[in-house]
Amino acid sequence: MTLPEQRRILKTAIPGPRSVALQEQRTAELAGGLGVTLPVFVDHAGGGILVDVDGNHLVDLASGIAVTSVGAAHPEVARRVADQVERFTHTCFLVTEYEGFVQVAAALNRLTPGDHDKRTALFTTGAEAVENAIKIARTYTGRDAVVVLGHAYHGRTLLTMSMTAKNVPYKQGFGPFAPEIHRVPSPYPFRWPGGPAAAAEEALGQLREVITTQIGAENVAAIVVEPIQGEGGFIVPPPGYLAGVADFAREHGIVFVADEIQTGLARTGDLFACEHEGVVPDIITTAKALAGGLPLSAVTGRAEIMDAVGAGGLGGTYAGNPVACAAALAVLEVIERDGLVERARHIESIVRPRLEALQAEGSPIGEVRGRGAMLAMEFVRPGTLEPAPDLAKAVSDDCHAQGVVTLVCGTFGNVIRLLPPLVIDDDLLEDALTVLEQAVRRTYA
Ligand code: PLZ
Repeated sequence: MTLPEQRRILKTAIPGPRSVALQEQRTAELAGGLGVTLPVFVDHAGGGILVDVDGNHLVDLASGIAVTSVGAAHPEVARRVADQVERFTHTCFLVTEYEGFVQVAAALNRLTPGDHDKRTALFTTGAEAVENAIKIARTYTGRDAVVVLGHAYHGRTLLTMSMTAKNVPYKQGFGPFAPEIHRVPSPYPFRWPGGPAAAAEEALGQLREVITTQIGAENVAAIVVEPIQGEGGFIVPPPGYLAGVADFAREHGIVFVADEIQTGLARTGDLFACEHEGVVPDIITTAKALAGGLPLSAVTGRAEIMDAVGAGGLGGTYAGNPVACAAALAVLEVIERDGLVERARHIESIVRPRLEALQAEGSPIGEVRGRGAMLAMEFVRPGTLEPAPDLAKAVSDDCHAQGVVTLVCGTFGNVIRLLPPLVIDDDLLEDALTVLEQAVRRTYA
């Protein structure tokens, strides 16, 4: 299939009549707990465009939450997937093996930070990767406790939901939660009481104190950190924080796990977000962008840690499915061949100045932050830190009505995040930013 025309085209109101009809059916058939950002049904997609069932061309600033970095129908991914589907769809890697699994593992061992000896295990979802990272760290250390940050998001399964910080909608009513999860403050520079310059040192002090006085460092299996907090609001830790956590972990025999499920694989303008700070995690979890939309996740780490679990201790029927592996091999090739790390930096060079100019106009944007093609703006009541989720929602709704797919995130629901496919055309991106600027101006001008 050829790429849809890379231009925003509105043929109907958004959502259009066919989407509205399908939405009625959805409401009648689906569990109410499944939410939706924009009730539009997609017919086909590619590059920076989603074409809906009414023929509207929407600009994609979401990538299905940082998944379709190479676009939602990259020809190389489509070709390799089609070829694999014709050869075989499944064997269960625990029953009989196939080469794609080993090749994806080898690629991740090569591409992840650090030149130490590494091993990889593949799974299906991001949450599963995080769960397995914990299983591995617990076995390796013989310890139980897991330390996570405020504003963290690690998934929706029992263990990862327990590790996730935000109550509504992720946890409310779903307890009791998994034990031995301990939370330390996130060094959220914009909201740090002592100011952004003090955030790294003070947050590290609190982490050390909580771990030493409340848990006991000798009881901690893993510290799990998103190198940029995603769902929590695109919170970039202050310089030195990640390295400080890694040092503390090393000093105490704690496994330092970087959850790069949202940040990884070129999104932030480096292959992994940890690299911006030269930090080498013991274990790194990836998913999302790894297989261009097919469900695949991975745990990659130091060989001696990864090999702690005995044969049979890790797995899953669909873990490292061959079709998903074929997609991942295409994605990893495209990232390297088409220079998507540089593309992410180029996207930042277009988006950041426009968002910063918008902030400087006196708009209700308290902060513009992020890295690469993972940028966001936090909305507040002007001159205060009081979150303004109503403004974020109004701006996002306005963008949706104009055919630009934006996402809201953040513990306070007041952050608009931009996650365009890394292959988006410059003109299309500029057009979407103009829509976004107009939407922000409508909230205050
Ligand atoms: N770790 C850092 O961002 C998934 C959540 C969408 P799964 N983020 C999108 C939703 O509301 O369910 C995520 C993440 C980080 C883990 C996960 C979990 O990945 O593939 O959704 O399980």
